[in-house]
Amino acid sequence: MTDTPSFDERFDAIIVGAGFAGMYMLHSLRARGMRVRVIEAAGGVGGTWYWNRYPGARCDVVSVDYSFSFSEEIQQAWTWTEKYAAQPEILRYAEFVADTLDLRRDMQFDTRVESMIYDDAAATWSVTTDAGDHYVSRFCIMATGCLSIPKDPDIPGLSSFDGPVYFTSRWPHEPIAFGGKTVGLIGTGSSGIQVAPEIAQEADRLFVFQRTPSFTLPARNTPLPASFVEEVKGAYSARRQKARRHPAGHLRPITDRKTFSYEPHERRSAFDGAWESGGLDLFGVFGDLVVDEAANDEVAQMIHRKIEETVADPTTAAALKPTGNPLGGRRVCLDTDYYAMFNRENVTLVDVLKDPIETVVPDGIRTRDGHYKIDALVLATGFDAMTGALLKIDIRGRQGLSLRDKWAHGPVTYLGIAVEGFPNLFTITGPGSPSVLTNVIASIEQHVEWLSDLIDHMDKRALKTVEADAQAEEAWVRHVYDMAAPTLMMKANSWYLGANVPGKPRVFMPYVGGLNVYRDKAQSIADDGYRGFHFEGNERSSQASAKTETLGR
Ligand code: N01
Repeated sequence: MTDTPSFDERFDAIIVGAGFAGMYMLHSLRARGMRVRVIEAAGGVGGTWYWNRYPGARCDVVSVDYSFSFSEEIQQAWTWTEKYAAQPEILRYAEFVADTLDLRRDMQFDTRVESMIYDDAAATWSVTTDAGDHYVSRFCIMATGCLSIPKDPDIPGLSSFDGPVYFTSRWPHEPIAFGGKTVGLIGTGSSGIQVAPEIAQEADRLFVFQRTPSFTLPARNTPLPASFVEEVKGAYSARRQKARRHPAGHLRPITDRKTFSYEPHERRSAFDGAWESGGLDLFGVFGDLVVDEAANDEVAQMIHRKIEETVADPTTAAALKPTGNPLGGRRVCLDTDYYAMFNRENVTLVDVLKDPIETVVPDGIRTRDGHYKIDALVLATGFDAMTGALLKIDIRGRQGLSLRDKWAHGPVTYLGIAVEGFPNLFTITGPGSPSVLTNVIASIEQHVEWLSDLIDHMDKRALKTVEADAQAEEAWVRHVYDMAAPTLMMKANSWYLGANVPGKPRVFMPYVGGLNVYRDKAQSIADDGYRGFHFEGNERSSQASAKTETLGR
């Protein structure tokens, strides 16, 4: 960690966030001779994997693909041990990358950016932090993550609870002893579904308070055989090339085959096969699940059947069956023994759709019909996704235009990377880009490399600022909507649509067209001289300007 300077400093670029996006962006800009500072609220690198350290936290993209491809040295030196890596291993990987590339010397931890104000005359950004820093930078790059700001859980009486309250998204660093305790868990999305079986093994009793049942598929995680890892490493670059051309940015199975092109018995056996092989293989068998309602419904029914077969108590099984939201409309979860967990004597599902939570009380949770005494409360209540971290900062662009005002009716961006009125400010995996619908590390790499090329383009031509054009931005927002509109994803109450946060504008935020399609579009825009962006000139290159104007260090 670098010392916090007591004087103003100038940088070529300030990057907000030291997760995978901030790490690679720093490395890439530093390689260009730029003076860069990363500002990070956490005490270390890793972003989401720093914070979400709850037991059971595990990635749903296979480990050998959920990793940086830009460095042959790193991908050869690091060895993944499980098909789906658990949080501690991913965090160790992030730390390994930071060590290997010596990233920490340009990172300032335990510091939150509070405001970023554009100075029209100087064409620079003024950045202030909660540590009292005031920095000036030519570029600001928001590597703030799509799922980094916990949603306000909005549960009455929460502060009256006498016991400890743990958020999965802000899990303590020291182990929590649940032995002998009665635990209440609120939230049954990906995080709740992963943490519940772990708590159930340790606690005396676990009450799972479920409002909306999620679709979850068995992950079927396994240790990776050394021979497999060797094989991957032997042909890593070819594997990465394939991933780059894949809509999801990793080699998960996909297909064009339509559900009803199978005979009924074939559909069932194909489904059973995908269920047994685990992970997201289902989407590699039925290619039309997010567009064909009848296909979606049929596969949803097959999942319902699996729930009935697994969960012994019929009332619990019925409550666990997702209805109302199409399969894939909300993020599909991957689990380890989630449904089977409900056969344990110490686990009870509380269906709060039928029996709503009225209030948290000092000794537990009171629902309309019951009173559940608990010793500890775990909240897996989700995030203010995709826009939360950006709007938490007071960002003001040209002529004081506030990002909060500009996005009052939902986020508008060009390519999910730039916003009209906010020159030289970029959003890595921002709303309007494929981001959360892909292997996010692949999306991060594409954005970092595209942005680095843009900065090279500017420096070669002595261009001072770049800004998205209003028409290009408007056309992109329309395109993002047009791609999502025919899908069933528009019919679900999901965080993709902002539906989980009361009052949040209902706008479908990620780009559903696929990372490969998006990559080609972004490249053609670059090849066209950055069509849809405009530049303003400068006498000097960015590197030269910051080097001569640096005040401190
Ligand atoms: O959050 P969520 P998450 N009273 O928003 C419930 C990624 N991720 O942290 O739907 C009662 O999905 C809420 O109920 P409802 C992944 O992209 C990935 O689990 O609003 N319940 C819901 O059940 C994922 O999609 C991995 O009715 C309340 C839950 O809380 C994203 O992160 C692992 C409530 C929130 O579910 C977010 O997942 C973990 C209230 N007042 C996360 N407020 C992997 O890679 C909220 N809820 C595998």
